[in-house]
This record gives sequence, structure tokens and C-alpha cells, in this order.
Amino acid sequence: MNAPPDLCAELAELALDAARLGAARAAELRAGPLDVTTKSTATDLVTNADREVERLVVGHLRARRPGDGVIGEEGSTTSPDAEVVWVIDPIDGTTNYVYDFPGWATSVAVRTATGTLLAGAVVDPLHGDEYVAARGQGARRNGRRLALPQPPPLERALVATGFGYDSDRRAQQVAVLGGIIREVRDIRRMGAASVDLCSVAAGRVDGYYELGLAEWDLAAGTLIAIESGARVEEIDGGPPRPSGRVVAAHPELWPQLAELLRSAGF
Ligand code: LIP
Repeated sequence: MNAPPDLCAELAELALDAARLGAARAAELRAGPLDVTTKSTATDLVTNADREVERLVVGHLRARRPGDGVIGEEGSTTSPDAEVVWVIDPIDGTTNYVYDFPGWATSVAVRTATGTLLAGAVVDPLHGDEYVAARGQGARRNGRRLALPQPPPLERALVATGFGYDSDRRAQQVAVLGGIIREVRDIRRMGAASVDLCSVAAGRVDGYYELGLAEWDLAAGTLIAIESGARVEEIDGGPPRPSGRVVAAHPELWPQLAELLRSAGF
């Protein structure tokens, strides 16, 4: 599918609108009692708010683009092979959300059937951050254009990462962390991949890596980071993929960070 710039700009506006709507409803629901249950493990939380926000965002998008497909973390997937597909994480960072800990976000992206990201938005209301990008048109945070600063040397890089819910996977991830923590400035674990990727875009961290993310964790933040000037790829090359090994950093820092991660077993 050929997506002209004006279509990507229009989709970006709709993505931001939908993410704002979802984040605002999530914040409202957080003020009241939550029905919290678990998914893949006892620490993989999901709440009534995740489900309600996803329904709200999907309804908003469908009303405006009824022919598009949807892939949602909480099960709203319809027409996943459509020419245009929306990828939604209603509340990325659900553990942060349940604990009322800043750093959860509503993430809304849109891509072609073949995986080309066209637009994306991430709204992190507790930090007051609204990120948006349209393909080829840059990325913005709260309306201001983002441009990656020159990176520090690797040993002065602030690097974000995250951990899965499975204890065996966490053991693997801690081993990688142990292999890099003495070689960089410091580590940050924010708890939401979309916020981590947007933090790279905003220069709030110099790099990010994580293993085993879902498409809805990755989609919007990946485009926002790329459009800010970052390199966001699988450690072995190519676009980030579900259950892969994503690395994001300034293009000049990316190879060094990737090499360090490989040496640590990532
Ligand atoms: C989260 C990811 C994060 C990861 C967390 C969790 P969720 O997604 O965005 O990067 O480290 O463990 O998987 O489950 O909150 O939507």
C-alpha cells in the first residue's frame, strides 16, 4: 500500500486523538476501585480498565475508519490482514498503573498489512507527555519536534530495559543486565516499552533494549523513536518483531550498544 504524506498525517492525528481518549479514561478509572486479575503468570496483571480502554479506543477508531483492521492487547483483534491495521496497547505498563506509579501509557499505532508503520501516538498522562509521529514527518512531544542529541560514549550512556513475567526469562534478562551494567553510565527500568522507546526519542535515555515484546508494546514507540532520528532494529538487523530482541539508540551509539549486548548474551 502506498500511503501518501497527507494520509499519514491524518492517521497520526487520529492516533493521538484515540490515545488521548484512552489515557484520559484510564486515569479516571484509576481513581476508583480496579478489578485486577492475571494473565500469563501471577505477576502479569490485567484490569477492567485495560479492557474498557481498549473497547473505547477501538470504538473511536472504528467510527472513523470502519474498514480498518485492529490488533489489541486485550483481545479486540478483527481483520488483522486488512490493508490498514491499528495496533493498540490500551494501558502499557499495567503494573505501574495498578500501583499508581508514573510511567503507564496508552499506545496507538497504525500500519499497513505488510508491517510498514504509518503513524503512532503514545500518551503518558502522569508524566504529562503526548508523543506522536507520522511516517517521514518527524516526531513530536507535546507539540514540539524531537531531534536526538549527539550520543555520549557507551560508558556514559543511560540505558533503559525491561523484564518479562516468566521467572526463567527474567533470570536470562538479569544475566544480560549483569553483563552490561558496569560498562554504561546506569540503567533505567520504567515498566512500559512504549515509554522507554519514547524516552529514547526525547533524549531522556541514550539507549533501550528488551527481549520478547508484543507488537502492541513496540509499534507506536518504534515509529516515534525512528522519526526522532533513532535507529530501532532487532539486534540481528531488520525491523523490531514480536518476541524479538529490540535495540534502540542514536545511530552512532547503536552498534556499540548492540555489540555490548551480544557480548552479554542478549
Ligand atoms: C510491559 C512492557 C514492558 C515490560 C513489562 C510489560 P504490559 O507491558 O511494556 O516493556 O518490561 O514487563 O510487559 O504487560 O504492561 O502491557
